[in-house]
Amino acid sequence: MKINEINLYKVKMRMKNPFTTSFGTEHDRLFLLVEVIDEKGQSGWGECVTSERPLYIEEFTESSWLMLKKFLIPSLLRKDIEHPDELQAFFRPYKRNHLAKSALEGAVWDLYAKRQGVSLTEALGGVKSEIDVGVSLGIEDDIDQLLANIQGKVDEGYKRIKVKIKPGKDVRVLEQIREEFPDIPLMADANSAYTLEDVETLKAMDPFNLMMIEQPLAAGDLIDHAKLQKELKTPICLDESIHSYEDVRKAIELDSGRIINLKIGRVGGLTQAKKIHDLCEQANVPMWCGGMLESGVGRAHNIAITSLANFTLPGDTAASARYWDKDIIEPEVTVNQGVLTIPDAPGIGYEVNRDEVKKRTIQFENFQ
Ligand code: OSB
Ligand code: MG
Repeated sequence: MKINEINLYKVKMRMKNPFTTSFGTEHDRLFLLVEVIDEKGQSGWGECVTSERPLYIEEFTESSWLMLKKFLIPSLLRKDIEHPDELQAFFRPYKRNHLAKSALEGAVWDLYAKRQGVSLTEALGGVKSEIDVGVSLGIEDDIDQLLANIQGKVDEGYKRIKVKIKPGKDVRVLEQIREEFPDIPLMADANSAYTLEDVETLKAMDPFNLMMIEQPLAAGDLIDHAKLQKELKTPICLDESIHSYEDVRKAIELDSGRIINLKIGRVGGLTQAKKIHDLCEQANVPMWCGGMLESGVGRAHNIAITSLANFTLPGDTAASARYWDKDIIEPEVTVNQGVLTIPDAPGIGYEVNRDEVKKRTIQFENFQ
């Protein structure tokens, strides 16, 4: 397939509710969409899951725009490629910037699958037709608000509730949740808000029977997480520490955590994601697909990768309606009693709603 043309859209979407983590509050998503177009005029779509500010990761929407424009798009434009795996070689000279690389690579995967006449799920080697879904809930000032949010998602049937925690909003909050919901599958995500000095606070979470505690310590760290895991009964799940296959290999070797949250963007795309999946499967390490408050385009990619066999735990690919009044794909993503049916139409399996994209686009550039 020949990549003749690439469109870059900077999109702003207001979320239904603000989302608060230990690193801050987001009201709007400001992210990029990448559209690659082949010699037949057919399109593939990818999402760059950055935010306006580099709080979760060092990339941010403006930096990814520049990375794509100056380096990644020129490396791909007018190239004739057989398979999306080949993009790794084009991108290798440029360090990191995984969210930007993943957006372009994801668009090429969508196009590749469409050209083969298969779903992205099938192109990736997925085996499931349905996936279990959990939901991630932000920090609230008011505990009653958080309990009400949890009740709402439990009633909708989500298979696992994740709550965000930070110092001062942790042990007591979890205790109050467990008083109200003694048996729900529950986990906590700290987004790197603690250090080894907080080991007593983290140990105090063991009695709450959490499925896991996600990324308690610094982004990138593997050694201190290994020390902490020795002290905790609760399994540690790594998010911000995992950027590559090599990171996962080392985390398993060091026992830095026992569960992997895979985000396609964070590891630089679907080709790496598949390799990491296979490694975890061999090593018997359970995994699940994390979210970045994606629009339908990124969500569709997450759904496709979750169809692989070793995504055994419910992921963060909640329904479109959990985030948006109106999503930019058709049909929107729906979840029924915590179960999502994977689409089988070619490519990402959802149509991009160009009118909705246009309404929300604040910057556009065409490359050919
Ligand atoms: O740590 O998993 C995270 C959202 C933005 C950045 C980081 C994270 C999250 C979430 C929400 O937890 C996941 C989602 O619902 O998309
Ligand atoms: Mg996380």
